[in-house]
Amino acid sequence: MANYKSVGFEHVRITGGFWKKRQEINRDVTADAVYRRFQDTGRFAALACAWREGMPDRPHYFWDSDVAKWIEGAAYILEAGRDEELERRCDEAIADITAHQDETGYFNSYFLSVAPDARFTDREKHELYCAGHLIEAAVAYAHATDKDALLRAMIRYADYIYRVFYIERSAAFDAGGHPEIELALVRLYDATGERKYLELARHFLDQRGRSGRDGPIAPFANMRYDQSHRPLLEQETPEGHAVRALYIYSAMADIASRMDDPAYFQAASRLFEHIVARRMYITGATGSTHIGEAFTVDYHLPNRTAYAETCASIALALFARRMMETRADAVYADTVERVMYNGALAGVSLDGASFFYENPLEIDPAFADVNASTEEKQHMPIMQRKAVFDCSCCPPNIVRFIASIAQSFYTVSEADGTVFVHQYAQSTADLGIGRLTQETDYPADGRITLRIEGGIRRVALRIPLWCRTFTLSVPYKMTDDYVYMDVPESGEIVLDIPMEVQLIEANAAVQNNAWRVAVMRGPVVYCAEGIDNGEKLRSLSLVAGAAFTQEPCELFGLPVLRTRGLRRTGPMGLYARYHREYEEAEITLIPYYAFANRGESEMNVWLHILPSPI
Ligand code: FUB
Ligand code: ZN
Repeated sequence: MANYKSVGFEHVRITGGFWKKRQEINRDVTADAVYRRFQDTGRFAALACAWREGMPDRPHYFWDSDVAKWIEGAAYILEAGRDEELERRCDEAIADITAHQDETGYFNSYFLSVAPDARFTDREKHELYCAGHLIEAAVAYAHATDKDALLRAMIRYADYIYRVFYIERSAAFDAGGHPEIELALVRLYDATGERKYLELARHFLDQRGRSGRDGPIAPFANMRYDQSHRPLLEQETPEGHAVRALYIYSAMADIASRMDDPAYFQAASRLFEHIVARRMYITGATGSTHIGEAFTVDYHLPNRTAYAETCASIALALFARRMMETRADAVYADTVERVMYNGALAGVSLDGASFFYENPLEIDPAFADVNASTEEKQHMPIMQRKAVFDCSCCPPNIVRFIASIAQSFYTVSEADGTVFVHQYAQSTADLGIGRLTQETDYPADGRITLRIEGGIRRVALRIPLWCRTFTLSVPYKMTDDYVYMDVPESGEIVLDIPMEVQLIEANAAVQNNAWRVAVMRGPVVYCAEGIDNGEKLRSLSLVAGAAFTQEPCELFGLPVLRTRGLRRTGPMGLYARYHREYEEAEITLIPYYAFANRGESEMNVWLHILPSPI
């Protein structure tokens, strides 16, 4: 198993184009909006561990993770430029955490104030999950600011966890119900070089699905919910809660690369392949049902009731990023790209101030009352983004994801120093051995000029799997969808990937998408909204072979697409004799990530298609 080292996003400066704008909104609006909502709801106040029965804002057992993800995101923003106010907000929260950490090193605001006698007794109560997010925040904040108070505190906490779970085994469970500590410990190992954190991460992986002590998590009767139904190395299919699954698979990939472990590599590869081949939405979202926020069975990808949690999309990108460190196959970077432009980005409004938790691929306001008409079993996602949720895991995840978007841009082969370029964006990267500048307006346009300086001798560029033809200014060899080449003397390489509009079919086994297509322009999935196309999107049909025009759109950042299609007319009773009555209709499509930004409206990604004009 070859190793490829990721180039940290802090070495990459995004200097223009699509992601620069999104990063500015993330910094100027989203980070602030999430901070204020967390203030309003008592999440920051809870860190003082002063809540007592009868007071308002009773802490929830994973509020610490919300704050921690926010601090981590803030730290990533600070990497790009110091900001006194942002730092003050972080320092204030950190001061509360360090002041109330107990003498053992333990910190959890819920348990320290609400349930002081129940520490490490309930595997579902997210203590290790919160600890993991705090550790990630600590590593990130120390790196960005050189202030290590939180890092020192979290090292004490990690040492305590090591003692309780590895040495003494004195907790009431062996593997936490919500993974996260595992990949955080790998990060702590990377930051400190302390091997015991890597061993502890592996220990948690090895324990999952083996221990007789770890029972099912209510209300789920089986152990699949938290991936504890069998040892991880024996798991064949992605199961259970999607975020939990993708976090634990991310840690498996980490152990594969850090410990050069073929067994974890094979298991992680198998699970990854299964997800992208059978259980992933075209947007990179996962989780087909709200019941358990979970994977279901192969090809079950309902559009209207998709759970498709923003965190699960981000988690798939985290998993794919880690797989990029194990093998040079473009499927990983392609998956990151799919998530970046679709499943994750839809989670935040264009103005950066509101969020989706669930990201369905089809909305019809006429069906909103289904929730009220049934009991518990059915579930329609909300149709407009909200500023905050009771369970607000997604908004801070967006903050950290967008601020660190460049984490998946480059890896370097440890064997021969080849620099892999996985993502395209106007940017400059300082890779130690040299500098690599990308001049491009990707994905508005597919022309990328690379300027390479210093000691970089060989590069490999990803040819996206959606791309049918490309041109390259220098000779190359292609393997697993990377083109490999020596850097020419001029240092300049030009890659041209046409940003074609393509119609995509789903496997016939995906029930809801039979006889329908999705429209993609490069990596971006498009959708139709009622606001542009009138009522009853389901009466519209694309026509195979019809041309698309593209119109620039400032609001969306990428062009709007238009094509001539058809609309069903004639009798519209509940049932009518089959008739073929259609009228011509212009169909307008917008990037999926931009849906629900202009008021409540129908929306549909998968559109009917007729083979020819009628
Ligand atoms: O349990 C913590 C987070 O809340 C999960 O990762 C999300 O899926 C939501 O359930
Ligand atoms: Zn979430």
